[in-house]
Amino acid sequence: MQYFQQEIETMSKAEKRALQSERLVNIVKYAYENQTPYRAKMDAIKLKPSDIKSIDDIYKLPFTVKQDLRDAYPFGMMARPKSDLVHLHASSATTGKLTVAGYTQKDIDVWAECAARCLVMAGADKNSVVHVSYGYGLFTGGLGMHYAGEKLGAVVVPASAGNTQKQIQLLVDFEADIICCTPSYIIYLAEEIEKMGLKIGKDIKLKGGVFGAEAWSEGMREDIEKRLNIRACDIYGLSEIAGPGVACDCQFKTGMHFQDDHYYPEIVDVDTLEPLGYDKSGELVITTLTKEGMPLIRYRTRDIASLNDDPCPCGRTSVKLNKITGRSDDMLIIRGVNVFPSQIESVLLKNENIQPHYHINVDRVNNLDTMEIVVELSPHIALDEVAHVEEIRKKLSADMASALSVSAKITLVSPGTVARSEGKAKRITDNRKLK
Ligand code: DLL
Repeated sequence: MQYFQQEIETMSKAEKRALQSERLVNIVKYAYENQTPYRAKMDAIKLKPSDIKSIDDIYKLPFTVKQDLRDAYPFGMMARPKSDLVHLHASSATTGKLTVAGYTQKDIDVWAECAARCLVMAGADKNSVVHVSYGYGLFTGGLGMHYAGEKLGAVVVPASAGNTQKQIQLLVDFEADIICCTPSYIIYLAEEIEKMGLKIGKDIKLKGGVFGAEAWSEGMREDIEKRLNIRACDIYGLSEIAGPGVACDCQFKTGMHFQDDHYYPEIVDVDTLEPLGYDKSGELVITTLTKEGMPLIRYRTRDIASLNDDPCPCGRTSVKLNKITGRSDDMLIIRGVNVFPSQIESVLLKNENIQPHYHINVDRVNNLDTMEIVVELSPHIALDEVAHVEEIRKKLSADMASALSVSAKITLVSPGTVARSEGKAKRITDNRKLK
């Protein structure tokens, strides 16, 4: 069995628990001393860092939510001055304001180590050619897997997202054996590879891949593994905690091994927030045990999943995260990009030619996510003023693409067409079937 850090990955449960306890005690003290929002939260419930004596006390600590990060935008949550940070990453938040995460060099090293463990789980070693098709930028996918490949000593191909024909050319010419991208993109790549008549094993030498940033099913996994003859591993992460590599499947697919020496997972009941045991579905909550730049304590991810502690034949002893089955908020993930309906609404509200009565249709066509925004024209514009309506549509389309970082089809309809609701508006129809 190959490991990146065998001693840690196969450490006994008792040793792990002791390590987690020591780290939790330290991080709570550190957060209290260096992060004003945590000091305020703990003071409010009269909790002192010295009340946290082991990992068993984690339940005493207050939760952190996305709103806390938004309130602290951009640097209020950082535990270190800007001069100590080496990276900023960010993802969308409900109002269009980004949630920002700051990393010190040590944070980047830990992240790279955790993500390198994942590459090894997918079958990589230092002789590998790792092709990274996640986007590079504020999104953590590209750079996270890039650092992981470097940490492993592999050759990294920073292909980034898009330009499929070129990606395939690079896969063939550089003989990549490992690929990192979203599950929907690997299916699209597989289809293009088939269309081009390339031979799996001869022209395309992939052996494995880490696929994440969006939910996917066991059915999709089987399809990917069969089409490309590879090991397809699910990889989980979020920019607030540490991008890709927080958890990942090994070849036995018993659940994603959570890197619980650095990130401590809990599952809580969505309504009562009471901790739930293994194999029970609820909201995933994560505490960073070692982060310096922006530690997060009991961060509510809004992802719905369960944990399992069954032994894994690979010998890794970490707790495992079962597939993410949904979210407890209204965030949509379109081709790997996080989109909140409120971001769409704020673009619509800025345009006087339309009314903010809208409906979002999400689907998956040829394995790629599609999004249509159906929106009503203002009463002073008639649908048969074709040229004018087309001009409005084009402008809206461009504004939307720039605000969301993902394209959407805009369909303009007459006033009164979009169904009104008496209670909570149901604005989204998500037809993607996790087959
Ligand atoms: O998506 C980080 C990442 C990049 C993970 C590449 C894996 C691979 P964010 O943009 O902050 O970060 O989005 C985080 O994406 O809370 C989940 O809802 C969703 N997500 C991430 N990985 C998975 C997965 C990156 N394997 C949000 N399965 C998370 C299901 C996932 N959902």
